[in-house]
Amino acid sequence: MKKKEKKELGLHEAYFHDPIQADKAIFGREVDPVTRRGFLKKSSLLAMAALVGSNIPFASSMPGGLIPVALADTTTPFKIDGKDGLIYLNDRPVNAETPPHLLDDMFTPAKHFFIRNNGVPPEMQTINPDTWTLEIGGESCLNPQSFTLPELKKKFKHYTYALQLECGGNGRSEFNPPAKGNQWTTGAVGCGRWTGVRLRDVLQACGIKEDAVYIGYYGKDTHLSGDPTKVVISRGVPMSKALEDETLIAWEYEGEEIPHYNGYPLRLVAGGWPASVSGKWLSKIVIRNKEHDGEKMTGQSYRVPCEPVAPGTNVPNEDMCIMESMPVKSLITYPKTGISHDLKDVFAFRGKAWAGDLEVIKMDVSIDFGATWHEAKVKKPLNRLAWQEWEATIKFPKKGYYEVWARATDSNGVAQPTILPGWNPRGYLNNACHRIAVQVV
Ligand SMILES: Nc1nc2c(c(=O)[nH]1)N[C@H]1C(S)=C(S)[C@@H](COP(=O)(O)O)O[C@H]1N2
Ligand SMILES: [Mo]
Repeated sequence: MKKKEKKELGLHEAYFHDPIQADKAIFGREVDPVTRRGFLKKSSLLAMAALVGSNIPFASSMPGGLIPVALADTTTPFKIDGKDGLIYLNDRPVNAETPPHLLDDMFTPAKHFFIRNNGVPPEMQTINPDTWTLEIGGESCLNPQSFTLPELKKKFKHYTYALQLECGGNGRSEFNPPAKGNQWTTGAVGCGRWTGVRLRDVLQACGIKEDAVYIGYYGKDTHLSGDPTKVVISRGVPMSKALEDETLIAWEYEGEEIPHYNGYPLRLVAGGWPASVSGKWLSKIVIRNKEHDGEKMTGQSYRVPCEPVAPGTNVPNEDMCIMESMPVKSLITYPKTGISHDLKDVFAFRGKAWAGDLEVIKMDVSIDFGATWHEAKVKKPLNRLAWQEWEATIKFPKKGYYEVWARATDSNGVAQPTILPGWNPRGYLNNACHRIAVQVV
């Protein structure tokens, strides 16, 4: 017993002066230092263990960037009301992803919908849905106007669409050299039924000038620095996307108010595009006569090299292009990775697939590392921009360790890559095939 303790300490000690190695050993991957809180950045888990006064046996399940309760200001464990089963990457700002097996429902329940915050959400007590106001303006708006949320609900027709939202950085953790930012694995994605009014109807009611090319949003969250003059994020889409039937100003998700951290009481939802264009805590929309130049629209944010580059390349801003429709992708949502399966039984598995603005027309699965593929069944989406359910069955030829892979193909005939796609400085658009491990016994 004593010997074992000594050994563990030895391991930690070995990594004491190398936090990156420590992270690799402890979290199974590199954890981006900028996404982590103060002392975690500079010290290792050993230092943290020393601070809390003992070893941390479950250190491997501890999310990067999470402050141990023993050291936090509060004595209540870090948890977000209404959320369940998410894996927290950070607590300031809050970023949390959904493990694949919790995306097995046809539509993602609100409690499992991922959270990607760039700043601090407006406090719940300060939000009054009866007086919440959305302002429409911008140089290409003919008659700038404001609507309270009840007015929006009264004046415009309501629509409900299942819309898939995926963070542009989903899958970032796999890039090498690593990219800064949240180290999302596979879970910065979700799809559910959003209810609201069409952005198009509201913009048309305010008049769209002929020179309009883009829209931009503003939300009520505040900058991490506390500086009230700093905008957290203000992104947008070209008019063509803004005017689509499915682009909504939404107040409801899966039949309930939108969860606080997902944008309550009002958000923009533009399915199929990087979810960063779907502004939360929505307070203003501007119609622009040029590409919107708000916070995180310019520089390297949500942009990838216009032409492919070698991993690690330093790409100048002028060679970076704005990401639009997200690439084709899929997940195996049942069963959970790491299960054991009886050789004599048929192996039934399933998941979700999506393809940005396009539809998934084919789904293939492999149990031999992609050497051969078998076609799976894909269902039609509930509506455009909703993800699709797929299912497959397979018989394993003999006992042993298998990886089950899934690959979606979009309506342009483009399939997911089986290995990591084009490296880019910020680690966006990783749509490599999802894999699960199965032990056949
Ligand atoms: N106001 C505001 N809107 C925002 C963000 C934000 O930080 N503030 N994050 C964006 C990003 S980067 C993503 S991926 C999605 C995440 O939406 P979710 O938190 O509901 O999953 O919201 C987008 N809209
Ligand atoms: Mo994002």
